[in-house]
Amino acid sequence: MAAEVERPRVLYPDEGPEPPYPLRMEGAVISGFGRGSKELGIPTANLPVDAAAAPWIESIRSGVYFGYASLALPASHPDRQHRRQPRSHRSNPRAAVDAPPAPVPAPPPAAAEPSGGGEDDDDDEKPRWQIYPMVMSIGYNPFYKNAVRSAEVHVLHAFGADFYAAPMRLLILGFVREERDYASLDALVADINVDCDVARQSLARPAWTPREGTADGADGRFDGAWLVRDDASSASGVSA
Ligand code: ADP
Ligand code: RBF
Ligand code: MG
Repeated sequence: MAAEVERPRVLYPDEGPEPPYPLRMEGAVISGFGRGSKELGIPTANLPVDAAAAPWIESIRSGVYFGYASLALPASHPDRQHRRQPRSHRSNPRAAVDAPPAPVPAPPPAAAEPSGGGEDDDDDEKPRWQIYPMVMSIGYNPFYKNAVRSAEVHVLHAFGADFYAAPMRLLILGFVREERDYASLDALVADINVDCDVARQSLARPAWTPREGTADGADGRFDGAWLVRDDASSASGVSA
């Protein structure tokens, strides 16, 4: 089992996701198996496995995937960002975890925040999507021998409260590994923690980091617009 921890932490080329990715999926967060994954430190937000909404899901191989989740949290949620933030001129804070500290650039001139646009103004009437890196499993959880296929997402963020029923969108950007059975729960948890590390490090590269809308302020070159677009324009945008 120790050999499992030797997996490479960065998957796929630096240039960005490759076909058939990105794959899209969306729905409202539902209750899962209630196994107390939260107590293990690995809560998973479950989505319905719905072939009508995501036609690719029935044929995709079971396993662990990584990518981005966006959430439209209710106005009352502690992690909902209400203030508009100057999002430009920010470096990638997730990349900084592994990179030597870079010199902090001087703050941008006052013109950085456009005035009068109003698009970023908080409006609790409409969902405000925030993007988070995620790692997920699609399949039958062989350790638990589930009879039904599930899709469950561990969002790489420490939330201040649950978000059952919140609308969630997923952009799946790559495959990590097959699902496995394990000799113990500890071994399963250890492997999932490696998956989290793989997702974090693989997604921290500029061509894998969305241009805007990340909850932690990171900005890169990846086009994650679908994750944050208004509902009206995404009503039929659920195919791969
Ligand atoms: P369930 O069996 O109902 O899926 P879990 O123990 O897996 O229960 O907990 C999942 C719930 O925890 C999610 O639906 C969500 O509301 C909440 N949650 C809190 N933090 C996270 C996180 N980082 N990733 C996923 N879900 C989280
Ligand atoms: N369950 C398994 O039985 N085998 C696995 O290899 C496995 N890998 C997972 C990887 C990730 C990233 C996540 C989030 C979950 C994984 N699970 C796996 C599911 C895990 O058993 C499940 O989240 C808990 O049982 C709670 O439902
Ligand atoms: Mg769950």
